[in-house]
Amino acid sequence: MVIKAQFKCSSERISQVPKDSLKDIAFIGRSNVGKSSLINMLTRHKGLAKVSSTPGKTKLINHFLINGEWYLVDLPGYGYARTSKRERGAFAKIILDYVFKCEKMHFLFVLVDSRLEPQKIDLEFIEMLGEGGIPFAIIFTKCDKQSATQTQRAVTAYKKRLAEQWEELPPMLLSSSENGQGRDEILTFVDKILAESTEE
Ligand SMILES: Nc1nc2c(ncn2[C@@H]2O[C@H](COP(=O)(O)OP(=O)(O)O)[C@@H](O)[C@H]2O)c(=O)[nH]1
Ligand SMILES: [Mg+2]
Repeated sequence: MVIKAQFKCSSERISQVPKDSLKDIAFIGRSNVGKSSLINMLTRHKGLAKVSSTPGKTKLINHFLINGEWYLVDLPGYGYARTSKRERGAFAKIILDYVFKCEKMHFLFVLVDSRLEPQKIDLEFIEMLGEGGIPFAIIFTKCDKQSATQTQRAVTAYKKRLAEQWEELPPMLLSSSENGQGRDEILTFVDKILAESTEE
């Protein structure tokens, strides 16, 4: 799949996001989860989303126009442990505004590290999405760092954890920015979501 990706704009608040009618497909997760790497892998543009060595630095909503058809949106990371105790566990206003109030926001990918047990902050965020009726899927990142069996175990653990609270589980996708695993699946998934929304 060939992708034409162009940086469109960075927004400090949701009033600044593009005003056209194209839909946003957004990516979010804890700082360092591998969000920038995944965006670069999906678009095959090295350095499109800067792979940051200082996690938690990006505080802006970044829009990238994909094939002139939709926006890939890079959201700020949440829950970086180095922020103050008071802030930890809270979600920045810009994130909440965008996810819950911005009409452009069409679908959200929540990234979680495939090597970790379900993290409290991710579960908190996912719970808010469920309560708010926000359409989302989970992407497990860095799958190259462990065996397929270990990744499957992590997915099963996640399903079990979410099933304690939710009847319906979100779609779950596997990825590695290192070897390109998941690229076709994720892009096909996005196509499907956009196609479904134009049928309505
Ligand atoms: N092995 C491996 N390392 C990854 C992968 N994705 C990200 N990383 C590394 O994890 C660190 C954080 O990645 P980055 O994309 O900056 O995370 P972000 O803070 O979520 O944007 C960097 O050192 C990346 O090289 C992956 O799929 N496989
Ligand atoms: Mg980043």
